Amino acid sequence: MKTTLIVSLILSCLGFAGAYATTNHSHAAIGKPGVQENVTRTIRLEVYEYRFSPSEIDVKQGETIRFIVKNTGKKKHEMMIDTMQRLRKHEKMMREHDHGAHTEPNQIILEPGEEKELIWHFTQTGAVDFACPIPGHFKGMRGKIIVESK
Ligand SMILES: [Cu+2]
Repeated sequence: MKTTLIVSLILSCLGFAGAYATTNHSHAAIGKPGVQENVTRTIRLEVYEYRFSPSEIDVKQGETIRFIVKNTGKKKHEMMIDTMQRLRKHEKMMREHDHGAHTEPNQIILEPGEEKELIWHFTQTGAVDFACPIPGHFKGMRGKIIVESK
């Protein structure tokens, strides 16, 4: 019984994007990237200067949500799902280094007019943060996903 739990914990860590698994263990609380076949609901979001609409979203534990995000603004924006601590870190990194085109599965980058989707599986109850980590945007462009029990 105990072994099964440990094995499944290890597996869930391995299933997550490499960088997170090795450097951070609080990621379990935010859930993990989801797959198309398991999508239970689609939620549409708009992103523009300088906010997300809606910025507060309710989901249920166990749901896999397809977020369809449209940039209706005039600037490039991102949507990134993570803990507030890691979002802060990411914003700092973007300020100090050139970010490049690299994206993680918890993140989408949207040019003006662009629409993209991000599929996320919510595994635990609580609040999950999202934000646009672009320097100068980060302060205002934040949102919360409230994960309620089934
Ligand atoms: Cu932005």
